Amino acid sequence: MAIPSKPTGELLAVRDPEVEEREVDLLIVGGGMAACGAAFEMKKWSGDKSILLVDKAALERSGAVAQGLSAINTYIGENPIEDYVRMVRNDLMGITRDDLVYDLGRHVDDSVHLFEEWGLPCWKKSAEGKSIDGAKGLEIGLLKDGAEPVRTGKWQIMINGESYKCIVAEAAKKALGEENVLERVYITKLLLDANKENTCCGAVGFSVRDNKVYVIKAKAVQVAAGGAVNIYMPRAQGEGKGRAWFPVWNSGSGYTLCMEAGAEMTMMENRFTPARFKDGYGPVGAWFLLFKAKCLNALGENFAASDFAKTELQKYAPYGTAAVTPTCLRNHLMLAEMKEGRGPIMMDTVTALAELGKTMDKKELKHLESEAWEDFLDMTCGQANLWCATDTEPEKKNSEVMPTEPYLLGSHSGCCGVWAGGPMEDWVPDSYKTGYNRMTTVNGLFVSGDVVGASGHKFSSGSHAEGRIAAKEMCRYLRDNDFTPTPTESTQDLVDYLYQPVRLYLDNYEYTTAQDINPNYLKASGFSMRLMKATNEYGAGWSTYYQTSGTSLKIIMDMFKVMHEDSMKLGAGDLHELLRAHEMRHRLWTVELHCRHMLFREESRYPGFYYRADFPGQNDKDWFCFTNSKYDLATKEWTMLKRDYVKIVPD
Ligand code: SFD
Ligand code: AMP
Repeated sequence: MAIPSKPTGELLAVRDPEVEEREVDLLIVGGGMAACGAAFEMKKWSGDKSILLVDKAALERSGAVAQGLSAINTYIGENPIEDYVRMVRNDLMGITRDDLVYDLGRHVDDSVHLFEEWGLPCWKKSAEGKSIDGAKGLEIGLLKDGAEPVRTGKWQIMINGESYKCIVAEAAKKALGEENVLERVYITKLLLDANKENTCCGAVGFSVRDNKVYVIKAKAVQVAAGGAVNIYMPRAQGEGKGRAWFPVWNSGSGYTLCMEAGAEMTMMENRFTPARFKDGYGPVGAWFLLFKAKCLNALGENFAASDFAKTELQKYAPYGTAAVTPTCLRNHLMLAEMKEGRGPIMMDTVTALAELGKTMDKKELKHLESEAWEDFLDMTCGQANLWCATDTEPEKKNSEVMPTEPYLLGSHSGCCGVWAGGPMEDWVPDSYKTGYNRMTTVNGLFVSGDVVGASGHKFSSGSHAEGRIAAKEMCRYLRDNDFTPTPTESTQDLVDYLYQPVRLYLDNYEYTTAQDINPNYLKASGFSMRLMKATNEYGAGWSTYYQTSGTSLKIIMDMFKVMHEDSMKLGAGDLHELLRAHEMRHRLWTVELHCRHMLFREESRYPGFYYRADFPGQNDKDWFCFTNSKYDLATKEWTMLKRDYVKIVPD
């Protein structure tokens, strides 16, 4: 007979959790960049209304910025906002929501100025043109007063950002008051109103610190729960298991919560397959832009400048031939080299540092070398560890670069997510409006950051700004639409759903000696392997060089059906297993959405991110449009639809 407790310090789950019911005016789901922006802004506009923020983790270190960052990738500064719209559109192969992107562009710098005011060190250019970082950078002056940032590219500025998230979280907590922030509570489902059609009226979640369920009624809800990771088999396995580029706790909740509530989704076929330093997942941007490094193929050639590359890029004009090659096409070139047998691809860190060092004295050179380390120590410290473990000094030894497993997100170089309304202004077409800026097609349900679709390249600063935009609009919505939230589902039904994995486990664990093996339930870890094996093989994972086809996608659709049934057989003996079980349900819905959209869009719009092998190349005639979907939870039916693209900012 198995014993129900593992000597690991995990908190055991009980059959009947305590239930806490709360009623607030405004609810923020998530605690990352967008949610922190929302919290800060909401306090300003909400007057005496009550606000609650619920994060599944601890605000200080949750979300994609948990480890810190070494750059802010969206700072408009002296650039025209229209250029920002053009850059985002080109990088995402032509189909983006100009209204959302423009709106973000006109607000984002204000968030960066706040970060600096709150204590984030931003690098500055000195009068002599030198890069000055840390506290010395601050002495030069503030960005908002016109001090010049250290730009790496047209949009990116350098920061000393190990504590970036702590700084932003502190401001959010201060604005709301600690008592209005719930940490370590996993929001599992949104609530719909029984009296008002198509209206969100709260959310339900459970704690991973106590056996407790929270039923939260609210009059407007903002979902800012980030993107999705571990839906595809990671390249890091065995000893490296657990490593990924994206934060492992972002489990697609943002997409699942909104989809299950009936919100229209957009561009869910889009994904981000980042090129990263192999095995450590270190980002490449600073190396390309700040250190001016080049990637070499196995023959030592700068393949991106080759005739072969030019011919490939011509195929994807006008995007491929633009001044900056789109992110997916940069990957495409790398994959093409690898397929031709000219891999592995190496980042030539040695030449880059030597070149920069030519104009530097000894002290400056030492500083440059430490910046190379700090880039990772600030943001992906596992990469710095790997350099140590493999005796890699970047000035002496080059490092391999490789496209990773795919991630789903809407704020970095990808654009999947929820269809959100744009600003309620004359220049925005009616087809882009939902009544309130950043409100979904469900009344009272707002979105921000990674959760908003068709408008990538917001990054950390833009996500914060978007949370603020949505927060202000939620206050306007609340003023226009006061009501008494009345959830359709009873508290008991909600608790039964949330704790179903626990009860299944408690009913059956004694049947076997090893708790993980049981004829009546399965555990989230095994389920996760099954899901990731399927998506890797049939859904354009790395095992097929990111290729899929209609036939493969139909096979995986059948597999998803069985997995949905089995997801109701996930057993959980402790609170983290309960979390994993519900995370797996969210991951499954999210990646199914992704595959459904890939099946629908019969072209290869994003070569380098994924390929429809049966529909190579782009087909503007049929597919230059938004691909949207809607799920009806009651009938379990999907509707796939096309929405017209409207160009607001001319080329
Ligand atoms: O180097 C629930 N990003 C970068 N942005 C930059 O500006 N500069 C960089 O240098 C960037 N780089 C980078 C980046 C991301 C990562 C992972 C790395 C490096 C390693 C992108 C930004 O970080 C990103 O755009 C924003 O953080 C997006 O903001 P947001 O708020 O949409 O997502 P989040 O911050 O991940 O927060 C999500 C929150 O939701 C919580 N959550 N809470 C309750 N219930 C649930 N069910 C929940 N599910 C999730 C999470 O805990 C979290 O609080 S570089 O690569 O370019
Ligand atoms: P990354 O580190 O790859 O996430 O990129 C950080 C920022 O640099 C993003 O704004 C990218 O779009 C940009 N970037 C990265 N690599 C390149 C490149 N080779 N050319 C132009 N922009 C790049």
